[in-house]
Amino acid sequence: FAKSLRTLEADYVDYECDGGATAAAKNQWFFEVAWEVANKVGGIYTVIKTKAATTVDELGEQYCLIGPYNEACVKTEVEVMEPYNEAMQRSLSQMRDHGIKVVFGRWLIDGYPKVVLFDIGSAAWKLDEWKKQLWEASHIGVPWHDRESNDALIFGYLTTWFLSEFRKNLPGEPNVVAHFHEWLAGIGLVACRTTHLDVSTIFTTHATLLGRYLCAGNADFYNHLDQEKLGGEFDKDKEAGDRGIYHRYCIERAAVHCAHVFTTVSDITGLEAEHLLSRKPDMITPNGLNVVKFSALHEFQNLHAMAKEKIHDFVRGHFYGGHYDFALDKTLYFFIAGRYEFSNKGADMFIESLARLNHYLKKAESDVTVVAFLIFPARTNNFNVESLRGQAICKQLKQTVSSIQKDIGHRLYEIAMRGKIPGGEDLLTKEDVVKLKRCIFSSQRSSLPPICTHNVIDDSSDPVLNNLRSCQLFNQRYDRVKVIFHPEFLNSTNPLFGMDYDEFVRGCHLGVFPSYYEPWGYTPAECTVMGIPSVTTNLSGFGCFMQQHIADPASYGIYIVDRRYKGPDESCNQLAQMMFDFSCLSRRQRIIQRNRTERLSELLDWKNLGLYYRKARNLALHRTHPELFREDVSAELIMPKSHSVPPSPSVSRSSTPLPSDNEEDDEVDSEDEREQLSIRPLTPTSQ
Ligand code: U2F
Ligand code: UDP
Ligand code: G6P
Repeated sequence: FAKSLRTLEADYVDYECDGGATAAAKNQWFFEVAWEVANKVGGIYTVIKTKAATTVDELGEQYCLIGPYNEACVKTEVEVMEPYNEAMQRSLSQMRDHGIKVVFGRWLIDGYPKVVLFDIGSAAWKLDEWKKQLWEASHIGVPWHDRESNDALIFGYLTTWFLSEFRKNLPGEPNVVAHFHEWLAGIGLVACRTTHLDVSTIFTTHATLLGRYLCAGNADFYNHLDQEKLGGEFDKDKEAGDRGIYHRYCIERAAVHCAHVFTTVSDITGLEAEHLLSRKPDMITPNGLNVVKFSALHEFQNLHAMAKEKIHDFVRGHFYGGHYDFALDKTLYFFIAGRYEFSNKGADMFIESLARLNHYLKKAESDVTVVAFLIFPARTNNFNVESLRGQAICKQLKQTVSSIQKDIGHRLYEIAMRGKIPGGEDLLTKEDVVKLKRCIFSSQRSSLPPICTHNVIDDSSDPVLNNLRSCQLFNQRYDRVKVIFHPEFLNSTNPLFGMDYDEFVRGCHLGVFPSYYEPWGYTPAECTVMGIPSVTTNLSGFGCFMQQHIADPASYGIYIVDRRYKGPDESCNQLAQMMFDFSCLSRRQRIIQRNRTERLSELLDWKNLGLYYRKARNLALHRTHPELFREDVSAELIMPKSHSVPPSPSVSRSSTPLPSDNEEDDEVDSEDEREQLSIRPLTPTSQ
C-alpha cells in the first residue's frame, strides 16, 4: 500500500514536495484563507491545524495562511514578527497606511506556518463601501443586523485587498493560488473574481448552510435531494429565506460558482452541494489527521489495556452496592461522542439499537456485559451526588483494604519470625472484619446506578435521557447493556474518570457513530488511528471514504451501517446485529481486530491525503493558465482487502476477524488457536 502511494506521488515529487524550492523558483505563491486560522471555532480549525505540517513540507515559505485577528488566540498561539519577504512587507505597510491593523507571524503549531491576520474592527469604516461593491458586482445584499455576515464581508475584502497588493509587489510574473474554506471566507473569493484579480481560486465547503439547517429540522433530507424521489427537490431559495439565511446562502453559492476549483470534504457533501448549491465538486478533499500525534507504535495495545483499567475503576464505583455483579473481564465498552446534535449524530439510533442489543444478549444468555457511554456536552448543574458518592465509596474501600493488607503483612512477618505458621485470626482480625463490614454496609443503595453522571438542567426534555427512558435502559441488574450519559466533554481533571478524551477512546472497545448528517466526522477517524474499531454510516463522509478506499472495511474494524438505502428500523437492526457480533468476539479476535484497524492510520494521514489538496492546487493553476500547467492525471488510493482474511467463500463473514498470515498481526499462533478464531460468532438469528 505504502509502495503504491509512493508511485502515485512520484508524479508530483519534482513539482511540489520539495519544501517549496520548485515553487519558489517558479515564482508560485499559495494562500489558505479561513475564519478559523489561529481562531478555534469548529471543525475547520482541526483541518487546517493538523494539515499545516504537511503543507509546509510541500510548499515551505511559499505558503501562508490568512485569517481574522483574535486577540486571545494570537496571544497564546502566534509568534508575532515582521515579515522578511519584501513583497509581504510592502503589502502590509500599504494596508497599515490606511489604518488597517494587520499582524504577521508564525502559528505555533506543527509546521510553524506563516500567518497574516486582519483585525476586522479596524476596517469597519469600509463596511458600507464594500457592501455597495458586493451589491453592484453580485446583487447580494448583506443586512446590517447580521454581524457574522458583516464580519465575513470585511474579512473577504481585506483578503482581496491584500492579495492584490501582494501580487503587485512581487517581481516578474507570479502565480498566486488562494484556497478559501467555507462561506465565511467565501466573499474574499467572490471579490477576487469580480475585481478580476489574477489569482487561481479554490473553494472548499465542509458542510452546506442549508444542509445543516434542513437536517437539524428533521427533514427527510437525502430522499428530497434527488428530484426523482418522493416529494421533489427542496425549494432552496424559499427554505433559505424561511430560515433567515438567504444572504448567507447566496454568499456560499456565489463562492462555489466563482471558484476555479470547487471541492467538498466528502462525496456525501458533494452530493448535497450538487443539489443545494447547484455545482458538482471538481474533486473531493478529504480530512486527514496528523497521525504522529496519535501514533504509539506497538505500544497501542498496552495503552488500551492501561486506559481500560481506568475505565474499570470508574465502573466499579458507578455500580457499587451490589450492582457490580458482572465480570469486568467480560465487559465491553462502547461509546458515542461529539457535538450534541442528537439525531444528526445518530444518538437516537444508538440508543434504540442498544435496547435491541440488550434483548439479543439476554436471549443468547450471554455472559458479556456492554457498558455504553454517551458523551455529549449539554447544560448541567455539575456532577450528581450519586455518581460522586459511588467513586468516594470505592476509594474508601480501597484504602481500608490496603491498610488491612499492610497490617496482615506485618503480622505474618512477626509470626513467621517467631518460627510459627500463621493461620485463622492471625490473618484477618475481628477488628478488620468489622472495618470491612462497615465499608460494605455503608455502600448499600436502594436506587439503581444512575444513567447520567450530571444534573442535567433540562432533564425532562433532554433527548438522550428521554430516549433512554422510553427504551427502559435503566441499568437494572438483569440488563446486559448498561448505559451512562456523560453530558460534558472529558478532560484529565474529571473527578469520575480522571482521563482526557483520547485516553478514554483508547480504553474503549468500540466507537459507535451512526450519524445521519456528518460531512466528514473526525470521531471515527480518531478511533481508527488509535486502533479502536468503530461503527459509522454511509451517510458520513468518513464512512463513504472508507467504503471507497478499502475493499472490505469491516475486515479492518470499520463497520458501516446503511442509513441511505434502508429505513430507520432496518438500520437499527443492522447496528444492533453488528454490536452483537462484536460482543461475541473473543479477546484474541478483538486484539487482531485492533491491529488491523490501526493499520489504516496511514490512509488517514495528511502525508497521504495532502495529495488531494495538491491536486486541487494543480487543477486551479491548470484552469487559469493551461499553457503553463499540465492537467493532473491521478489514480485513487485503494487499500486492499485485509490480507489476513482467507479468500475462501466458505469461511465466516468478513467482519469476523480471522487469523492473519502476517505474524506481527496477532498474538496467536498455534493451529488450534487459528481453528478457534475462524469460528463464526453466534448471532441471535443463527440460534
Ligand atoms: C464540520 O464541522 P463543524 O466545524 O461544523 O463542527 P464544530 O462543532 O463547529 O467543530 C468541531 C470541532 O470543535 C472541537 C472539536 C472539533 O475539532 O474537537 N470542539 C471542542 O474542542 N470543544 C467543544 O466543546 C466542541 C467542539 C462538519 F460538520 C464535520 O463533519 C467535519 O468533520 C468538520 C471538518 O471538515 O466540519
Ligand atoms: N471530542 C472531544 N472531547 C470529547 C468528545 C469529542 O474533544 O469528550 C472531539 C473529538 O476528538 C472530535 C470532535 O470532538 O475531534 C468531533 O468532531 P467530528 O468531526 O466527529 O464532528 P463535528 O463536531 O466536527 O461535527
Ligand atoms: C491489549 C493488551 C493485552 C490485553 C488486551 C485486552 O491487547 O496488550 O494484554 O489482554 O489488550 O483486550 P480487550 O479487548 O479484552 O480489552
